This record gives sequence, structure tokens and C-alpha cells, in this order.
Amino acid sequence: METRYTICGMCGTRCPVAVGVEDDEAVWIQGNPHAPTGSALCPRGIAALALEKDPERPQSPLVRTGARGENTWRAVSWDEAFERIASGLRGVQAQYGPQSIVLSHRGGPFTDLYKAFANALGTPNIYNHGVTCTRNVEQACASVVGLKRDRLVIDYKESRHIVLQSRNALEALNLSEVAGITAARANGCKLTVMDVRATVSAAKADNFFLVRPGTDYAMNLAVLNVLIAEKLYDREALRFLDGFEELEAFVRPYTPQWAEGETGIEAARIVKLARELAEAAPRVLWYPGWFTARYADTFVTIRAAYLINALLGSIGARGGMPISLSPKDITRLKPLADLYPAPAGPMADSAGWRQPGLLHRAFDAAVTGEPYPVRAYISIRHNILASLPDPEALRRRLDKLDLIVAITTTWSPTAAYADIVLPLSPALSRESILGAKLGLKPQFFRRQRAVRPRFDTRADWEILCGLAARLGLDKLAFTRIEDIWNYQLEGTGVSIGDFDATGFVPLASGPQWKTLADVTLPTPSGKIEVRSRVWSASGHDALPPYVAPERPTKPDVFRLIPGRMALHTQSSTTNNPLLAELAPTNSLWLHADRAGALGIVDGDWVDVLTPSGSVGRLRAKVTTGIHPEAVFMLHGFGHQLPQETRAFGKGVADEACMVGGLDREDPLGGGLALQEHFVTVRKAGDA
Ligand SMILES: Nc1nc2c(c(=O)[nH]1)N[C@H]1C(S)=C(S)[C@@H](COP(=O)(O)OP(=O)(O)OC[C@H]3O[C@@H](n4cnc5c(=O)[nH]c(N)nc54)[C@H](O)[C@@H]3O)O[C@H]1N2
Ligand SMILES: Nc1nc2c(c(=O)[nH]1)N[C@H]1C(S)=C(S)[C@@H](COP(=O)(O)OP(=O)(O)OC[C@H]3O[C@@H](n4cnc5c(=O)[nH]c(N)nc54)[C@H](O)[C@@H]3O)O[C@H]1N2
Ligand code: SF4
Ligand SMILES: [Mo]
Repeated sequence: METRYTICGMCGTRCPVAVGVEDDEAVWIQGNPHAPTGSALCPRGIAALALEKDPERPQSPLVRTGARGENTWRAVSWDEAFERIASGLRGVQAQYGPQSIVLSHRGGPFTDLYKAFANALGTPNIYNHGVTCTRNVEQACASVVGLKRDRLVIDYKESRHIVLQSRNALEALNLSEVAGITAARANGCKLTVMDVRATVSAAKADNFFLVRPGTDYAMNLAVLNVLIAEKLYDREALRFLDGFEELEAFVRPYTPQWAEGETGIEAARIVKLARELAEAAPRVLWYPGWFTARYADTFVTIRAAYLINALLGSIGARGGMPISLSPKDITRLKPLADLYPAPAGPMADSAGWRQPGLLHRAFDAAVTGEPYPVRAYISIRHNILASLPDPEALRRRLDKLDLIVAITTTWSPTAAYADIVLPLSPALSRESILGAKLGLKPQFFRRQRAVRPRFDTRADWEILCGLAARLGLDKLAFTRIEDIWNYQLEGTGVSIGDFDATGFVPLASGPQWKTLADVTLPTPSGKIEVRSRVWSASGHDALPPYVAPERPTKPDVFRLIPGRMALHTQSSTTNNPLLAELAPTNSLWLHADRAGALGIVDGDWVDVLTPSGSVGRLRAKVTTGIHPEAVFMLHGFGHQLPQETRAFGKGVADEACMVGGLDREDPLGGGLALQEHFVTVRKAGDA
């Protein structure tokens, strides 16, 4: 038996794994023992073996035979699929220009190839899923410290007090984060969790704050208030801060007593937390947020979280957020994107003063023709009809397109709405381009093919390079992954063989990081900015007054909160043979008092309604572990495709409850505000 080191693809974390292989088939899988996370793996990682064998995924290229969305298909050869796509793209390019083609992907470390493909096509319109995931935290980080979010390393392991706000790190997993938190806890690190429901992370916490949904900005302003009023801040840190006096004046009215009325958390607990954090400073970590497409004020909430870290001196400190080396300081992979020039001209999202990247707005251009028409869409590992809100409204926008192509591993509503489906090999049976990681120990890493693809599926490099060849884009028409890897490694001093022993190549011998004293921050002031000068220059106040969130006013109306569990990834594993058995459906968490008033008991069927009507039926989970204003459901359920027999008809899709959601953004950060939606809950059978 041979052991092959590769990279898990079951979620965006991409943990290093080791696969035991016999006759080109996987016999076992575990974490890569050479990596810091060791041989541990999460349940989804193990279920990668079941995904490889699962026949309920697209097994060959498919062309639709009925109307769009009718879900009837004809299997075709790769040749025919490529020819159809190439001629479709050429037609759109000729009539509307190359910029009328939009691509989107799931993000991550292997996307240089996708950018290369977009450049080769001549379109600036390539988007990741950020608008429904990390966009607000990225923008907040840029506005406070001027750096990309991943330059501030989350150093759980060395921390003495971790605050998880809107972050369920022990269920919404990243294995290395769990390892870091566990190690820190073993060393006496405190854990504070702020959530609207009692999660596994909350169960492990020293302090659990069950906050009113959407009031975290109030909490953060009150913590800033205490840190300043009681002079608990790190005086040294002030020299790196632009606008301390302004912050002091701004947070003065936001006392803990005031915040108690907003958040529901007693003032004394807020004061105690601020004091405890100051005691542990600078080795404290107020987690800024990951899934941050939540509220209309999430961007400013996260800014306040960064400012708390700044006052505590944790930005640039071990056990807080040490600053990683910049890509310029280390050996870089040669960008594939440079094979073709990046197209000039604006993206189709009409982002105005904001950073472009608002994918949902690019689909508006399909309807309005502004700033120019959008006519073709290629989804690369991106299930937009589940991950953008309000699928009905999105379908109406997609109907304006001449061509939709879905490159996907699993069935999804996006694939079912495509004209052509290109089946992607799951991660264990595909290679990826080489990846690079920053962090404290920068490295290059390699996903190699561990097992043979079971069906007529291909790797994304094979698909995009094959299409490039068909379109005459010869510089990108690679036919061997080794040629791509060699191209990327040119000038780095690293060779492909260097990956054989462990699957990765370290770029530094020990931990490497910088403090604030070692860097000049690329903000206009060169400092941490209380009130972002960039945002101010465009006429926007990045430190606005607190506005209380809307509250549900009727007995059967609740704010809808989506989220994750350890056994599934978003919408993509719901039909996995192993995971569907363990977690076949979602349920609706609601507070016991409010359920009682509606005559609902635990396990009852309930209907979830929006102003447009019923979205579906699921079982109630009646609990005191959720804020009374909220209901919670796991994202990723409510699948409607009969070919997914295990997931079909089970549970409710939260995105379908978000009517009008394509037009609700955080105005300053640009992330979609997915948690600004209310639903009506009725006991099933009621009128
Ligand atoms: N309503 C609502 N919307 C949300 C969210 C929510 O909670 N509620 N969450 C948001 C967040 S945080 C995110 S990140 C996005 C996620 O939304 P997406 O970025 O669309 O991610 P997935 O739903 O995981 O779908 C990704 C696609 O990747 C493909 N894939 C490729 N390779 C592999 C592989 O090796 N294994 C597996 N299993 N799949 C593979 C799958 O076929 C799948 O179609 O959704 C966001 N949108
Ligand atoms: N197992 C698993 N792990 C994953 C993923 C997965 O799909 N499955 N997805 C990965 C991805 S793409 C992402 S973005 C991350 C997301 O990681 P997280 O952001 O941690 O995940 P969520 O479950 O969306 O949200 C965390 C918590 O925020 C709480 N919350 C909601 N509203 C509020 C509020 O107003 N205030 C406060 N204080 N809390 C609130 C929710 O109840 C939830 O428990 O997880 C990653 N890890
Ligand atoms: S957290 Fe789990 S699913 Fe995600 S990459 Fe790691 S092992 Fe795979
Ligand atoms: Mo995400």
C-alpha cells in the first residue's frame, strides 16, 4: 500500500491529508501526520472517500435537453461539451464583447488558474464568493489596518483569552483552529463566546453571552468605552493608533449600562470582560469574524472588534494577531494569471466607490445592461443558487443569459439551472495547481491526485486548459499538470520532487512574524485608523453612531439566523452517503417561551413562511438555548433535485426565506446582509 499526501477538498479549509492507496483506490484517509494538525481529520474529511464512490453526482459532461431548469440531460463527450461552450462563448464575445462573460468561484488558494482563464478570455468579471462570506471582514481589516485580512494571523495557540463573537469555531470547523484553541485551553487560556444560541463552542466557554441578534456593535462600543474610561488600554499601543481622542469622545455615551438595554447582557459582565481582557493583554484575541454576510452594520461591528484588539495591544503580538510576512518577503509562485494581460475596464458590478467584487450586482447587469450587458456565466465550484439569497429572484436574472456553464463535483440547483454541466473530479481524484500559504510558517503545498477518478470527470485545470485549447488560447493550453507546476515553481529554487516527502515545502525554518513596530501600515496615516481616511475620503463614515436593529413585532415572527454544524459543509455535502446518514435534515431552533405561546412543542412540524408564501416544513427544536427574537436553521438543506435521493425534500433552504436579499447589502462593507430577514413560523396544519 502506498501513502499519498494531498489536500482535503471537503471544505474551504483545505487540510493536509494522507491517503492509503491500493490499486489506485483509497483504502483509508487521515490527517497528514507531518502537518501541525497531525493525523486528526473531521468527519467531512473522512466522508471524502464516500464522495469519490458516490454515483449520485454528475458522471460525464451533460447538455440540457429541456427548458432551462427542467433538469433533463443528455450525456455528451468532453469534446462535444467543449465545442458547444467554445462556440457559445465566441458568439457572446463577438456580439457583446469579452467583458460580457462572468465567472465566479468558491475562492481559496488555487484560484490563480481561474484568474488566468478570465484574463485569457479578456473579461475583468471574475468574482469569488466573498459577498456572502468574508467580504465585510476583509473590508473592515483594510479600513482599520490597511492590510489583507490574512496578514493578521489568528494566534489561538499562544493566547490567554479568546473571544469568539459570531463565531462557532468548534462546529464551523477549521482543524488547525480547533487544535490551536484546544492547546490554548490546556494552557489556561480563557474562552468567551458571544452568540445568539448555545453552540458547542458556548458549551466549552468560561463566559457565555447570549446576545440579542444584531446588537454586537453595541457590545463592542461598550467594551471600548470601559477600556478607555478605566484606562485599561495598552499605552504603548496608542502610538500606532490614529484618532484615539476621537475614539474616546465617540464611545463616551456607549456605556455598559446603555449596552445592557441593547444586548441583554448585564453591564457588570461587560465591565468584567473588559477588565479580564486587559489583564491578559496583549495575548488576547477578539476574533474579527469569518462568515460576515450578516447585518447591515457588520462592517462597523468588525471595525470595532479590530479597535478593541488595537487598544489591547494584540495587533502584532504573539497570542493575539501577529503580522505575517508579506508575500513580497518570501519566495512567490510565478502567477499563471500573468500569462495574459489583465483586461482593463470596470467590472460589471457597478461597485462605485467600493472595492469591486459584488457578484450579485454583476447579475443585475444581465437585466439592465448597465454598465454593459452580461450574457454568459461560468460557475467554477460555486453554487450561487444556494449561496446567494433569494434563488427565485436570481433565476429571473439568470434567465437573461445566453449561456450558463457549471463546473461542479456535486449536483446543485446551480448545476440544474445550467445549459452545460462539466463534472469536476472530487479532491482526492484531482490535482490542483500549487498553493501558497502565509501564516507564521509560510509554505508551498501540493494537491496531487491520490486516486483514479471513478467516472468520466476531470480536474479543474484539465477543464479550463482544455477549453483554452479549444478557444485557441495557447499559452494556457497545458496538457500536463507537471508543466503547470514547473511553470509556477520557476525561479523559486523549489522543485516538484521536494513535495514528495510530506506534501508541502516550508519557506521559513521557524515561526516568522512582525510587530507593529516592524511595519509601516499601508493606511493613509500609516497607523491603525479609528475613522478610516479612505472611507471618509469617499464621503462615508466608518465609525457611525449605533442604530438598533429591527425587532420582530408579532408573536409568530422571528429573525432568521443561518449557520453551520460539524457534519456538513454549506450545501455541498448534504447528499453525501455518510454525512446524510448522520445528519439527514435541518430543524428549526426556537425559544421555549415563544414556542409555548404558539402551541409548538419540541419535534412538532412547523411551516416557515415569508411574505411570498410558505417556503417549507421542518421539525421544531424547542430550546431555551436561543435568543427569543431568533429562529435558527442550518444552511444547506431543502434540496429539490430527485437525483440526490438522500437529500431530496429534506428540510428547508434558508436562502429561500431571504426574499429581496439580493438588494440588501451592508452599505459600507458591501457584504450581503443575510440576517436582516424575518420569517413567520406556524405549527403545521394551522391556517
Ligand atoms: N442563506 C445562506 N447563504 C449562505 C450562507 C448561509 O449560511 N446561508 N453561507 C455563506 C458562506 S459562509 C459561504 S462560504 C457560501 C458557500 O457557498 P459556495 O461557495 O457556493 O459553497 P458550497 O455550497 O460548498 O458549494 C461549492 C461547490 O463546490 C463543489 N466542489 C468542488 N470540489 C469539491 C470537493 O472536492 N468536495 C466537495 N464536497 N465539493 C466540491 C461542489 O460541487 C459545490 O457545488 O455560502 C454563503 N451563503
Ligand atoms: N463544519 C463546517 N465547518 C465550516 C463550514 C461548514 O460549512 N461546515 N464552513 C466554513 C466557512 S465557509 C465559514 S465562512 C465558517 C463560518 O464560521 P462561523 O462564522 O463561525 O459559522 P456560523 O455558523 O455561520 O456562525 C457562527 C455563529 O454566529 C452566531 N450568530 C448569528 N447571529 C449572531 C449575532 O447577531 N450575534 C452573535 N454574537 N452571534 C451570532 C450563530 O448562531 C452561529 O453559531 O465556517 C467554516 N467551517
Ligand atoms: S476541516 Fe474537515 S472538511 Fe475541512 S478541509 Fe479539514 S478535514 Fe477537510
Ligand atoms: Mo464562508
